[in-house]
Amino acid sequence: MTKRAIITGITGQDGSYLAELLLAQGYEVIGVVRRSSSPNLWRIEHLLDRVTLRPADLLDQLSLVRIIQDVRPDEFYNLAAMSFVPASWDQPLLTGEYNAMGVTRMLEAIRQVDPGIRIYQASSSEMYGRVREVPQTELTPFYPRSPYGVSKVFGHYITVNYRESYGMFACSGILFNHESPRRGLEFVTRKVSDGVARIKLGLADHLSLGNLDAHRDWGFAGDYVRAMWQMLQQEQADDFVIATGVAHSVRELVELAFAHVDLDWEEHVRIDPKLLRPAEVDHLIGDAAKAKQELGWEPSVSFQQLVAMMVDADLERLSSPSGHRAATLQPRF
Ligand code: NAP
Ligand code: F7E
Repeated sequence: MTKRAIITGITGQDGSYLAELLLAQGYEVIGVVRRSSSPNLWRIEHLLDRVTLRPADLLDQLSLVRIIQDVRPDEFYNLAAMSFVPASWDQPLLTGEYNAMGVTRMLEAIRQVDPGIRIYQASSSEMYGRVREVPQTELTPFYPRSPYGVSKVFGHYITVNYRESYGMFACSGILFNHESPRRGLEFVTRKVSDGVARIKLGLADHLSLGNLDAHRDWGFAGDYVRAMWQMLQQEQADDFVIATGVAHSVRELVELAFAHVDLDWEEHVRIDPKLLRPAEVDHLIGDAAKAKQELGWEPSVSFQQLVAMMVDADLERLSSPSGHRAATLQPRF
């Protein structure tokens, strides 16, 4: 029988890759979208004839209950969130409403309608913050460093709590940074790939960045959504770290991206103190041994391949007349 899955956050980076994966597995995919005054469907444009979009919002309990009642999914992937860390200092309460209370609303809606639905919650390596252990595993204590990180710790533990209190099949994936050509322009990898492409094409002459010393464990989003699906196919619900096990600095990212188009980064990068964060997460590196052993999950794209893929995609997009116009309409951070 055809399986049905609901994805919240289907218009986001991960939602678009997960929708592709589930469609390829023969699922019926229902995506949750919140109302907006203009369309925001560029990441799933190529899927629109194969997915069903339904309005609902993590802020609105009734809308969640209604969609679960109507769809009766086998699996529910909660990817919706306020996901940009700096914005969480500007809007800490809204961040908590989406990422902490929103998860509780989702879990409670599922518990009321059908507690047998399998649930994936999008947790984050930002929960480790000022790290207590290197590398980080499922057992490493959390020390979040932003309202975003704090809200994700709540979302993580409320998911664990619904599993332990009610026996629900609820998994929390602790995913380290994952990127792609569909990454939002405000995140550092995409900001760099977009900036490098603009400079190479003569559309800009410099790129402003913040802390070049931060280290992240960066992987490819297409690999990471496979782990989400694999978690929900297990016999027992559990939590898994998903990471490559290799960390690089923002400086290394910049060097590599500029070198890919034969440019010297030091001639084009400016440091803007306004882009430094009130509290930084200095160094993240994950240990995905449990996911490798129990899910058979492995990343397939190296950091070097990822950076090349992103720079090439932005060069191609900005070289086309429509891509250039669309790019000038994007907010710059
Ligand atoms: P993203 O591109 O920012 O997408 C976020 C999605 O959430 C968008 O579809 C957005 O809709 C939706 N959304 C936000 N608030 C909502 C609300 N109140 N109701 C319904 N939908 C709402 O994020 P992503 O990179 O795909 O990440 C997916 C999830 O994984 C997020 O929960 C993120 O925090 C988490 N995560 C990401 C990473 C990473 O490296 N990418 C790592 C660990 C965890 P609009 O299009 O309408 O804005
Ligand atoms: O920053 C430094 C910045 O915004 C990475 C989200 O998906 O992954 C993401 O959170 C690093 C930080 O991602 C700029 O200070 C320097 O140390 O790309 P980012 P993030 O904060 O790690 C986690 C796992 C999530 O869960 C989140 O949802 O890069 N950095 N200069 C900069 N960062 C940005 N954005 N812009 C700069 O100009």
